[in-house]
Amino acid sequence: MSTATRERAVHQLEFMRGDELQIPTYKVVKQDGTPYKGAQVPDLDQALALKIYRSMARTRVLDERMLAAQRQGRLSFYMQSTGEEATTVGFAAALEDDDMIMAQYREQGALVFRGFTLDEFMNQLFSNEQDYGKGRQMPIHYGSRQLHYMTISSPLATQIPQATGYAYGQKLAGDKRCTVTVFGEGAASEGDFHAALNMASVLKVPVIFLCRNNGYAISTPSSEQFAADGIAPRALGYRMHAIRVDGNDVLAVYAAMQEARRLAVEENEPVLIEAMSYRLAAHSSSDDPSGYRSKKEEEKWREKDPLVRFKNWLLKRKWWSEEEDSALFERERQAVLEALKAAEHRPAPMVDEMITDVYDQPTAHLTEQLEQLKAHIRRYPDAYPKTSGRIDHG
Ligand SMILES: Cc1ncc(C[n+]2csc(CCOP(=O)(O)OP(=O)(O)O)c2C)c(N)n1
Ligand SMILES: [Mg+2]
Repeated sequence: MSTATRERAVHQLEFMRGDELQIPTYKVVKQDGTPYKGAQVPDLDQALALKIYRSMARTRVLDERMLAAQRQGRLSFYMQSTGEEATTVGFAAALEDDDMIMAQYREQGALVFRGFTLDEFMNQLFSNEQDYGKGRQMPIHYGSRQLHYMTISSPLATQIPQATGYAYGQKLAGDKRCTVTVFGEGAASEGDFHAALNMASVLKVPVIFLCRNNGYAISTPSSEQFAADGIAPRALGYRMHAIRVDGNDVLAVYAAMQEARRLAVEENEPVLIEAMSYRLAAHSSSDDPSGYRSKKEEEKWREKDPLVRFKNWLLKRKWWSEEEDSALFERERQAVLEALKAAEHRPAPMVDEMITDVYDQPTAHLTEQLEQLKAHIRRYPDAYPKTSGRIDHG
């Protein structure tokens, strides 16, 4: 019986711990926008480069405005992706539009790149009647069937084995598409991560695992999460291609994802990419990082702003100017505010929608509970304004 191992006999007692493994970090351009010596800048035209930059800018502005809206009490919850825009936009830019994305919750940049509109963001955030999830999820749980973006789910790492399974389906269908699943280094501590990698490697599945190593899982620094050299070496244990990239260098992320996609789709080789970055904002609107990390540490990373780095590259190429930059940010602020104002005044979904879409026919106990709820709302109409308990009073 085969053990699927390759034997090499030795006669000295020696254990291995992987210390000799030191995975390098792939970088293309420096913070000032000049390419590193010997680095090959990926071949992308001005239109794509500007689409990437505008998507990063929109993501930055959306995050700033929506946290402010949360602080004003207009929104219950929000999660910013500040500092990680090069990773979340750069990977999406290297994909085909109908490759599947199964993300964690901090990847709004990919949705922006794919064309999820500000209205679509706002409808989800405000749980109004135009929200695709019909108001049944917390803010930031976006999803879009049209944009091949699986709806976010809160329990960590569930999307990782789902991505392997989905990509296996793509392989069986022969449709030359791949699935990219994105997750934090914290989520990589879940068993689901390991099951997904092993299955992908054994079945040779066109899936790309993109780990955003942003230094923290809420308040736990990565130094307290794992003893090894990050997440990338784990792929080697499953005999899978792996690369570590500078997650603040959008050109490095783009180039790595482009090659990963080729390996996945052309050769059915799954790939793990570890993108090194830093979560500049709080974990969520409910978190305050001042209790577990220093301002000095944050400042150090603020100097590595991925937007500035890419802008510097664009400026050097004369594909962009400071004037265009100021105008872009001003336009984005206006557009976000307008979309916000429109969405917060749209009516809530009807209460009846609460039990649709799960079963073909709602079960008897769900129907009974819904009737009880509606009777309760009719009895106390003042406690349920139009914005929450919308029922047909007829
Ligand atoms: C199974 C599970 N355990 C715990 C949580 C609570 N939780 C939400 S986010 C988070 C940290 C995740 O960190 P990481 O994967 O590094 O992503 P990041 O927030 O840094 O982007 C935790 C522990 C959860 N949502 N699901
Ligand atoms: Mg993290």
